[in-house]
Amino acid sequence: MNEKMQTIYQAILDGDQTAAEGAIRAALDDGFSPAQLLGEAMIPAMDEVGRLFEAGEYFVPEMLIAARAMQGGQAILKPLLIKDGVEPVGQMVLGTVKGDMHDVGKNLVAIMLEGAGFAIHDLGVDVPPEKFVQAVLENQPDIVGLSALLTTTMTNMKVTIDALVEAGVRGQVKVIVGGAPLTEEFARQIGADGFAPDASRAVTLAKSLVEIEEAL
Ligand code: B1M
Repeated sequence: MNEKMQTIYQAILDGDQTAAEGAIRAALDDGFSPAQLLGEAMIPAMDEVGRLFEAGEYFVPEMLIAARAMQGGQAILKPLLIKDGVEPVGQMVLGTVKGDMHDVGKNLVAIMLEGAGFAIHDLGVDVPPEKFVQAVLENQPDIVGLSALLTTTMTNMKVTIDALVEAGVRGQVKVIVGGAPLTEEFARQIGADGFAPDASRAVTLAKSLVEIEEAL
């Protein structure tokens, strides 16, 4: 890893938001792209935080401050990844499912989708199924995006899809799911229309679903 990337990586690992933001600005000034910073330093740092947590070397407070440093950095990159004044290619209601407080990945998915021209209604974290239903009724989106990072909460994706069925709105929307513990097979089993393992593939998937919809 080059020196600039290493500085960002270490600042996020240390949960030092000020240092992370400074290093990210400096790297951008030096011509590094937002995608490079995310892929080569910021996301790997969060992976290492997870590894240290599993190894018993980091605890919840360390995970939390690392996430804050990461989000400080994401806020700097956001305007660079989003084009202004573009006609929305589609609308998405997005949220982290009930019981789950993880939002770094979900926010990255939101930024990348906005960058690709989607209008995002972000419901936040710990979103109960009925709130997804209400948001679908209010916003009439093309897609509902569900995020989950815990094996204990990914089951709430099925509960959410079932709630959309029960409310009679499942046929109006495509449902895409993502999050570290998920697989393509799990997505199929719970009746989702698609699974994306990362934010850039969430964009490809969302675009393809909207295009299919338009072709029908
Ligand atoms: Co938590 N946590 N955490 N945590 N945390 C994990 C997920 C864990 C894997 C750590 C570990 O043990 N290695 C583990 C889960 C184990 C499991 O279930 N298998 C874990 C645990 C156990 C917990 C607690 C239970 C800890 C405790 O209290 N004892 C607790 C649960 C709280 C709750 O949610 N109810 C907890 C709490 C927290 C914090 C609050 C401290 C903090 C989150 C802060 C925040 O998000 N604002 C936190 C963090 C930071 C992590 C790790 C270290 C990092 C997550 C992250 O930000 N990754 C994580 C370890 C890890 O993932 N390596 C861990 C970076 C992000 C860019 O990636 O979120 O995977 P990710 O998103 C990716 C893809 O998954 C995908 O695209 C994103 C971008 O490429 N994606 C989608 C995500 N959503 C998508 C939606 C889509 C498409 C793609 O379509 C809609």
